Amino acid sequence: MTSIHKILRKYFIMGSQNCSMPPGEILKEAIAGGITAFQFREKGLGSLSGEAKLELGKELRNICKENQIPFFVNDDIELAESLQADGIHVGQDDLDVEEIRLRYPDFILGLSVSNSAEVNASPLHLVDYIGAGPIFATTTKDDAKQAVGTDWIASLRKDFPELPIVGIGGINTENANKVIKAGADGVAVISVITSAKDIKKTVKSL
Ligand code: 3NM
Repeated sequence: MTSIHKILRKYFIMGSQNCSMPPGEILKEAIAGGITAFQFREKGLGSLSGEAKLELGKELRNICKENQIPFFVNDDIELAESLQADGIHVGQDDLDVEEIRLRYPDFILGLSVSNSAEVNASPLHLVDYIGAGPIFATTTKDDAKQAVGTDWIASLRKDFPELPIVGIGGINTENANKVIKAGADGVAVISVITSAKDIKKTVKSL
């Protein structure tokens, strides 16, 4: 197993819009519980922009650095660059994968895919992993596409035996194992952690 497969195992995603307590505290608890990567995704209703986004990004980046947790930025290449992120994650309608790969060869690059048409149209040879989902129904992302189920993970794994895959969308402590059993390298989650009463315990049981 290469290190990217390991990084994807418990991939925590968060922005201030997902948090009802200070984001830095949530991240520290999640790290104590055993997350293997973090993505700063400041997006959607109530999210920060400009200087406030940058400041929060710096704080979360530092927490990850102190704890040797790989730090990703969602869909903001300037921010990823100024925070010296380990990687960037983009969606289908976001930044151009080919351009990012050309300009930032060292970033770990992740791409979201939600169906086979998107997979077929994507330059998979240029990305380091794909985020496949939503696997289950989710209310966290306003514009999430139709839930694809774990069968789709199984078919992706069959078609792309070596491709690092992280499942996303509606994943919780009850269903995470199904996603892994279907062939994903890991699970990417937001609300199961940000809304957990006991974050550490929740991450452990994922
Ligand atoms: N991307 P939760 S679903 C950020 O399908 C995101 O690409 C998705 O949040 C996709 O773990 C999603 O709370 C939200 O369901 C995941």
